Amino acid sequence: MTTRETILAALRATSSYVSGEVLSQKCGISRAAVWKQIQKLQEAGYEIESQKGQGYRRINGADVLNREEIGRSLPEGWFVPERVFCHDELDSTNLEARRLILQGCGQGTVIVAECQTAGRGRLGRHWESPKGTGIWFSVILEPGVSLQQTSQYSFVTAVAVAEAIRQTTGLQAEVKWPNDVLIGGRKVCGILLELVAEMAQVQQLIAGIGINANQQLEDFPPEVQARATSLAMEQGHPVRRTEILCAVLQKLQENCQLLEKDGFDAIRSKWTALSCVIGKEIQIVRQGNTLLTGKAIGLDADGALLVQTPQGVESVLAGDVSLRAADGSYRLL
Ligand code: BT5
Repeated sequence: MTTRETILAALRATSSYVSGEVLSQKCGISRAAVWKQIQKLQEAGYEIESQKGQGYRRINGADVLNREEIGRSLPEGWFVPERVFCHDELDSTNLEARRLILQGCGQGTVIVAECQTAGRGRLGRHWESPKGTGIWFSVILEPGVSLQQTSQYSFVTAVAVAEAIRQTTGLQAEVKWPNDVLIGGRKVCGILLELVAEMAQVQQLIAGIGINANQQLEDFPPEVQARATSLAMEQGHPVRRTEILCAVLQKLQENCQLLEKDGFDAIRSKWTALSCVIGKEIQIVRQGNTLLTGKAIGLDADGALLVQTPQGVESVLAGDVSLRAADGSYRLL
């Protein structure tokens, strides 16, 4: 164990104070050096109280996204602490995933950033990723599938996030085609699936996931406020990001394995049950133009949305969904 880990373990083991003397003995360093380590931990986001004559006490509920914290709750299987990379700041966790793939990283690698300076949405759009309040991360997958099958993984990812949110918070997270996660009609998570392929064979998939965790409404820019929410806004209190991140990893692994074992039908029925779109009157909008209007009736085997229109059933592979409101107008979710 490093000095830092020894200090954290000692502080975690009790809810009362641990003296500087005890910590200095445990770590084999001076009390001044212990104080320096405590300061570093505080800078890293750990809430540690120091009381003259008593020592140090860790305040429960610290919400730090780092390898040690995540490593303590990682699901067994694909994920190991050595392949969890946490950064204070990145351009984009998806871009970092690409860089790590070039260095040989593969399945189960997780990249997390406290803040992204160039967070990316689909179709070149921007993803707001302010510091410390969200869960911005990417997971590298190596499913060994054809190009055609890759879209199935965006449904796998959306189902995993919705299930993890439901399990950890009890909130009624829903999925929206193609791969947003909403609560009460507002976007709480966006997913950007990218692939690294050679010829027709997919080498790696990068599942980029952005979950709004502890923002308040005023933390979103005005143009996003009307359609966004966070877990804290929905719950009325802050959430522990590590717990949610690890639950998503667990569900992602489970659902990838389900897809491999039982095929897309198994994921499709889960996605349909979680969907806020199927059975609703919708419009498909692409680059500001309405492509078609009808009733969403299901997903086909490639993940295209099937829409019943007066002309027949159309399958839509790309676009954004607007939902018909009670007054007959269509509202982009
Ligand atoms: C998405 O795009 O929803 C995919 C977002 C993926 C973000 C993750 S974070 C980790 C990883 N690294 C990255 O660089 N990206 C991934 P799209 O469906 O195109 O939605 C983008 C639109 O959502 C924007 O044009 C805004 O209107 C809105 N938006 C931006 N930031 C938001 C936020 N934090 N919460 C809710 N809506 C947001």
